[in-house]
Amino acid sequence: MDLSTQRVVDCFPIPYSLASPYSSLAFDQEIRDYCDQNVNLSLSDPFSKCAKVILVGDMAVGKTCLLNRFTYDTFGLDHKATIGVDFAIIRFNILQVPFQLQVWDTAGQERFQSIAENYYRNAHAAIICFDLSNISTLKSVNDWVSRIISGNKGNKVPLMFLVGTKMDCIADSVVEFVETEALKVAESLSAEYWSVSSRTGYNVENFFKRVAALSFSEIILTSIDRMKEDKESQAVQYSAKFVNLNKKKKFALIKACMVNKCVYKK
Ligand SMILES: Nc1nc2c(ncn2[C@@H]2O[C@H](COP(=O)(O)OP(=O)(O)O)[C@@H](O)[C@H]2O)c(=O)[nH]1
Ligand SMILES: [Mg+2]
Repeated sequence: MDLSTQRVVDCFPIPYSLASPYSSLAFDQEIRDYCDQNVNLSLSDPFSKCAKVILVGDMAVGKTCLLNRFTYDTFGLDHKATIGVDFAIIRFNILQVPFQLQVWDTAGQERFQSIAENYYRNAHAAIICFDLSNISTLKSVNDWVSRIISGNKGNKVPLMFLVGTKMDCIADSVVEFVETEALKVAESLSAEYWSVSSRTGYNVENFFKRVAALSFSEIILTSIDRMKEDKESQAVQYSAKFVNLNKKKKFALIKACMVNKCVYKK
């Protein structure tokens, strides 16, 4: 895969299941208008946008393989715990505007559930992985979500994605049962659910494009809101200045009248 190329997203990627809490099926008109005005933006531009995405889940559920499949289009069967905090920068072109996902992978600390607070802080999206072929890993998902929420206290709760990995490892006869259980958990956590396989590549590209499109939409809408707030506060400042100016003018007029009166009296 040519890493210099950006992944192009021109229309809103659809969710894996319609039970998603993120219901929009198209980019908002406000976002389209914003993008039309920013088509010439480059990634080095301070106004270009980047989202922090964190990967969590029990040891060996397939987090690193998922990231490697998407970033390098490779897959290895040997399990080596990730060494050092690793992250990948993935470039997108969404509605012709450059955008980056900065995906953080754990460094094997998940074995001891000792991930540092700054791993979670300011995440725009969280990918919580469990292994479809080892249903006990689905039980840990609630604890991972609690850590994400407490690591982001005072900030907006990140977009949440529950991902069942190793889809190639389970028999067709159990897929429905496992996915029904996973969808229940996802619903209780207000997360969007996906089944993927890093070995075959099943759904990996679609999934990350969906994460990118939803993160992008949130970030752009926040920017638009901020611009509106700035404009409103500027308008308030102008009108306050105008009132002051009018007050000063009135005062000057009264003063002038009084001076005039004095002159006539004389
Ligand atoms: N068959 C299969 N094995 C997988 C898949 N994803 C990961 N694995 C295997 O699961 C093990 C753990 O994967 P890894 O990504 O290192 O897990 P992490 O600890 O969550 O980062 C490795 O032996 C991988 O080869 C998959 O989609 N299919
Ligand atoms: Mg790993």
